[in-house]
Amino acid sequence: SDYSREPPRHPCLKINAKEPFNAEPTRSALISSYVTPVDFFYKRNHGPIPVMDDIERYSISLCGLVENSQELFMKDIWKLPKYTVTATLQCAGNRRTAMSKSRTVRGVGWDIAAIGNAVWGGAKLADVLRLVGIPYLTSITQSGGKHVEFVSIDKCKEEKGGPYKASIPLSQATNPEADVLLAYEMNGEPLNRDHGYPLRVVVPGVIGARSVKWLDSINIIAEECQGFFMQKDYKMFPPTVNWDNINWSTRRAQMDFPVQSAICSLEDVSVVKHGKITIKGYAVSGGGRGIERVDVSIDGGKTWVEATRYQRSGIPYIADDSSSDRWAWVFFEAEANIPQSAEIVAKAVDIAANVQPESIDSIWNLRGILNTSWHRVQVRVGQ
Ligand code: MTE
Ligand code: MO
Repeated sequence: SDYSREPPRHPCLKINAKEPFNAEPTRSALISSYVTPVDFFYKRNHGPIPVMDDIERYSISLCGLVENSQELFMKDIWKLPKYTVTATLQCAGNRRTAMSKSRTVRGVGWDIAAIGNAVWGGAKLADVLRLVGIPYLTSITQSGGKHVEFVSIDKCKEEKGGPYKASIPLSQATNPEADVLLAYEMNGEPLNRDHGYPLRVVVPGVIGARSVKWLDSINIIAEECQGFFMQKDYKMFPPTVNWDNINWSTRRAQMDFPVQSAICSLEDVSVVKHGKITIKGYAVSGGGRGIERVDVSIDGGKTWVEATRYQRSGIPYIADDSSSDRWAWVFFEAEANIPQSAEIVAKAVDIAANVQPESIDSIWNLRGILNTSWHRVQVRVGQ
């Protein structure tokens, strides 16, 4: 593989793997703004970043189980109504490093910042599919198409040098309310190379792995995508499954992510000054489920106080309110007087009353995905 034409990256990113490039911002950079600046947005790749310099000639093909296959150029995509959707993208491997400390897992290590919130601009996939004759809210086409497969331009070793790919159900793809985008903008700027230039998929509320970057084609297919990342990765296994007894076909390809939160204003171990400290972080749930509550504890989870929640600062967040961003994280904040030393914990509850699990061991899995256990940090008062 050829890593000689990688784009420039911000020097503040913490690099978890160089080739393919995998990096995340620091905790404090992550919560410095509700909309994550592109430079600080985590970068998760499985191969070299494709070089795409002739945008005039760039096109995606739409084919498979459809009446009229079509080649779509950027000008065709730009012509469709443009939507901006504020959506949080989270890698299923977020917080993997902590899980691997409980028991070894396989995969790139991540702290708590394999997540970011961006304003994505582009066409709705539902509108693109309508162009090829698939109406809104279709779950099966006349020719039996039930899934929408996204195939990329990049090449990765897991696919034996083939492209990265994934699929989502047709019913979700054709539902305008699901807000699945073919995005060409991120935070008001054209996508940059790291994030999928010129065109990527954004599937709100779903693990990042399904938001395929550098889109090359869209296929309407009868069965779920058979690619590596759908069938042999990004599946949640019980703690008993190991690399000797794993049977990939027994589990579903992970789609929605579960309720998650993490404290970003403190490191794993911090020394703080005597007095009040501010405990601040993010909370988010998958499937468009809003955050009902975030609880914070300074005694390791014995007693709790409720944190305040907001998205754009100054406006209290209310889940399900028309003024809140449905697919986006919320920031939480609480103040506390810390005794000599303390274990600070956060846990979020979503609107379906799903709660983060207390322990890592109860959700440990060999690939180290979906670590949503209570986030704990240690503080000690010093001068
Ligand atoms: N798309 C392609 N073509 N190649 C990839 O390696 N990685 C996926 C997804 N889409 C990937 C991809 C994963 S696992 C995640 S978490 C997100 O992209 C990361 O998106 P980002 O780098 O824009 O943050
Ligand atoms: Mo990911």
